[in-house]
Amino acid sequence: MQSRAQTLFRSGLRRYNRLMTQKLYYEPAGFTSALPGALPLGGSRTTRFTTAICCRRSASGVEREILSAEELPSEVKAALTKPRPDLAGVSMTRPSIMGIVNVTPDSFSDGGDRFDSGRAVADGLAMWSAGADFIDVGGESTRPGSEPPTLEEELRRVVPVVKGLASQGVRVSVDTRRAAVMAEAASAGAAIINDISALTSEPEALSVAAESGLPVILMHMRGEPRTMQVAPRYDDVVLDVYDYLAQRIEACQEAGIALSRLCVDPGVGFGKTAAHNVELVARLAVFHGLGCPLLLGVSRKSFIGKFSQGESPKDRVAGTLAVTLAGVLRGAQIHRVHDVQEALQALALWRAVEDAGMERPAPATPRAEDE
Ligand code: 9MG
Repeated sequence: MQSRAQTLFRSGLRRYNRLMTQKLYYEPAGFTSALPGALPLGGSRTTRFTTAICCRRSASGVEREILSAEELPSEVKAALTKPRPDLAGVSMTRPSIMGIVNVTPDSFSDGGDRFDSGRAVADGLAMWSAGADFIDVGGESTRPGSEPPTLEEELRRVVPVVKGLASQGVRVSVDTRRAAVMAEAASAGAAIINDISALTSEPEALSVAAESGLPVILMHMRGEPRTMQVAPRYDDVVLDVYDYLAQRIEACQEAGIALSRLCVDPGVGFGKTAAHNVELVARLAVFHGLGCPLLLGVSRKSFIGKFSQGESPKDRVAGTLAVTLAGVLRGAQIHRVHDVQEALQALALWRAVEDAGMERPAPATPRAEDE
């Protein structure tokens, strides 16, 4: 039996250890392509950063300090800047576009327009011809409050569309949480697995994904689509999501999925309030510390209406483009969107402006009397 003094000593020690245990996170900031000394974010050709916010997290909270990019520890600088390998043959040195094809009767964003598989294939082909780099095919509605279809129904929705697109040379990503759908879609020609549950929904998902040899997108979600919007709470939404994704990367590596096959996604709209969503986008660059490409999916999501005039999903295109470009600035490599042509136009103009900035001679360091 422990004496009261021993118990108090032990709990004091635990508290002391907790207070003394610090975790460090580095959030790139000061984005610019034109300044000398700016470092490439995730190996990007166009997105660079000049400073980073060092977040020191302990039981007593988070302290922040601003460092110049040059002051970063070498292993942090390497993780934040090293070029990412191509994902399914797509270069990660420039932003890419993933078009969305929901083969569901009740999608929040397109109201089930593509429930018919012929229509889904035709629309996927049109997005591909317009210039999308990936077409994401999903058979489960992830609208808050929705129930998943049966496995048979999900297979019936997804597999013919994956086959129809892949057989015409389209790079298809399969949006599913189910191991059997991953396996069937891989056999039907899918090139990527996109799992909103980061391979946690089914125990076999990790090994099936590993054996498929395909790249995997690991997304953060709090809870299930059915319940995820019930009062979501975090200590620090960005750092909590970061820790979760770091754990999932570790689990994937232990299961035989190399970092070069992974892409991470903070899961905007999945178990987050509107304020959480914009904070995740504002501080998105911290996720480059995980060492793999980032996917951002904000297309037509409800927080856009909340920060604007309450528009319905199909009227949230301008807001989608604004947040997508905020993600491009922070170096997100893949952007999952419904409106492919509009997103490509926004990216083309973004790139033209950035390239013009890079071509200018670097500004001279100001002399003291100029300041
Ligand atoms: C399926 N799905 C719906 N929204 C998504 C998002 O933001 N990211 C990813 N990876 N998948 C999503």
